[in-house]
Amino acid sequence: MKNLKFLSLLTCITFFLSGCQIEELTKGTEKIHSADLSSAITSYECRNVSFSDYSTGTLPESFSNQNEVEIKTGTNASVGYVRVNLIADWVNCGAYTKSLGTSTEATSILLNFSDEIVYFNVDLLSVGWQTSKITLTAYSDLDSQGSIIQTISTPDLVGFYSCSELTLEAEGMRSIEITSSGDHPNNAKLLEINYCTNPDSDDDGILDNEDNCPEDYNESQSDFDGDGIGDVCDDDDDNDNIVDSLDGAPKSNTEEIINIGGCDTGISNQLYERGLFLSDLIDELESGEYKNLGQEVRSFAELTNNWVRSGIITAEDRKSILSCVVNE
Ligand SMILES: [Ca+2]
Ligand SMILES: [Ca+2]
Ligand SMILES: [Ca+2]
Ligand SMILES: [Ca+2]
Repeated sequence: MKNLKFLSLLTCITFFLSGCQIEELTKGTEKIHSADLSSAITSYECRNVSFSDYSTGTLPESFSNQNEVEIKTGTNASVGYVRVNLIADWVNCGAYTKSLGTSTEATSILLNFSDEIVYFNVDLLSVGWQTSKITLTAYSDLDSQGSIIQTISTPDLVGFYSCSELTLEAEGMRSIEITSSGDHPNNAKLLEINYCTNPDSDDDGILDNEDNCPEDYNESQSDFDGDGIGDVCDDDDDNDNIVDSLDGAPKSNTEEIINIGGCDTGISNQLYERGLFLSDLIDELESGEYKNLGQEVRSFAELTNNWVRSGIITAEDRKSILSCVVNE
């Protein structure tokens, strides 16, 4: 490590890059929140792996165990001085310097994923003489087989330590090959990859990224208040700030104006008590069984009389409501 730090220091002095600090690197793979990767991603299952501490060909242990990604030499390597490394001896990327493990080179690198991935991002940089272009190609099957789903290249990276980052976003990617090309000896160094799958965690037939309750089986996707959180995982289905367990009407009628059988009363609906809205109580009476209109009107008259006494509505409002009951 002392040698590496010395090399990094030397790099700083040699290339006069700003902010040269030897950074201790964290090891291993970590499940990270997808929001860190892309604002468009809401429910992908994402993983991050830094190759900093690993020798080429040696996978982080947790990766090997989970059989999620296999890394091997690619098949589409160009001839000549082309190399892709998982790691570098040391790298100096823009404003930061990292000291890394030993490097071994391969002509190109192939990543096989056990599940289809929908997002792939790699932090890499070119170290070498003159120009190097780095290309990612995503295939629909393992080992660069099947159809090419997406491909992306860096612009020509000129000179030493050109840093770059590439992202692929597409459905159904099973393998990704990384190749580099250049007129002179060069290395493409991979520092870190992030990748995401879009599983159906609750097995309800809706992929997590489109599922309004990714962890709960809800084939219907019903969402009473339309807030994007499905009813089965929404603590407050009607969005009246009273949680379902304490709400007298978990799916309240939250209409703005009280409406009785198509008759607009002109009176504002409002939260009454325990999560009940005035319209909930009106609806309850509306759906009641009555011998005749007189009995129905009396029920409404009693309810609205209480509201007038409590100062919730005016006597005028009450008349409007009763008028709607009579004329509905
Ligand atoms: Ca679901
Ligand atoms: Ca909801
Ligand atoms: Ca509620
Ligand atoms: Ca309610």
